[in-house]
Amino acid sequence: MKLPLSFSPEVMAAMAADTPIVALESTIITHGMPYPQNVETARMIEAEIRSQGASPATIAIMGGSIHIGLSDERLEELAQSTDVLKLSRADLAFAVANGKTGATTVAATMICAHLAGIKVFATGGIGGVHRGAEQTFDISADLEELAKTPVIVVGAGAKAILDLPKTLEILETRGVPVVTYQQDEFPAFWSRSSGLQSPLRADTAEEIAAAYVMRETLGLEGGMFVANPVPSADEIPNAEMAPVIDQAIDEARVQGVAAKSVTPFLLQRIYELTEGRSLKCNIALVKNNAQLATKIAKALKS
Ligand code: PSU
Ligand code: MN
Repeated sequence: MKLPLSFSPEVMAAMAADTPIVALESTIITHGMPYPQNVETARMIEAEIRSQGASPATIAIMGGSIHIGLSDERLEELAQSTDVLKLSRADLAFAVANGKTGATTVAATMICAHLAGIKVFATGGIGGVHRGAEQTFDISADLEELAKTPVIVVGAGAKAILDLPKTLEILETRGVPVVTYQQDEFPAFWSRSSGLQSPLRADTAEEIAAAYVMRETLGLEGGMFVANPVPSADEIPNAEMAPVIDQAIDEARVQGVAAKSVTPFLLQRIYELTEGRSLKCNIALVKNNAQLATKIAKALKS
């Protein structure tokens, strides 16, 4: 049976010409940022990738198809909808089969990118092991996907709403290479530092591309997580975020927020509590990640 993939004209042309493509997720649009900054950011990131010489492929589920590259109209429709499903590996097929509208998380975007033959994907941050996971068992399916699917994910580390040491432990156990770009310390999303040593470090996009190719050559399954520290000018120090994060996590517990809703709830509360400061930082780091992902996609083609 033919795969239910629907390519945008731009992505189709890039594939025909064998030019670099960078995949983008859509959960960051529907569940990660408020309207209209979400659609403005999505457009700005796409433009940034084009200006650096690659083609963006924003991925989402609509009308029974996996869309690889969204038209402006589809992007706007997605950004304005309030009842979009947040899709991971568990519910991707259900949503496609039943014509649901869904945004793809890191895990689902990796699956769709791989089906489309795209090797590099830029986002903000990945999901991970939530604080208190020893009670709730709340561990993002993103980690398992990185162990399984051969796509390079570029993010600014993981948010301190998570338990970062446990997140790195799971990635190590599952055999996921975690490579930090141009520094020794693993970054913590809004902040360049986490106090944790990165398992690996690369100083050029070429080193990252070479590691990806070698993993394939050696027959090792899975992808790679490239942690790209937020630019210094845009960072918010951990000490400033810590009380805000603690408050958001407390509120989630008191209100009984669970399962899929945890991450979107925390992101929303943190935006509110920082009065938009976290959002500005978030937008800057996604742009920075799109730039590095473009360099890696180009290195893979050379
Ligand atoms: N972390 C962020 N921003 C995000 C997400 C995570 O800093 O937008 C989104 C991504 O789509 C990620 C998903 O794949 O949340 C993880 O959700 P969960 O923890 O439910 O697996
Ligand atoms: Mn979860």
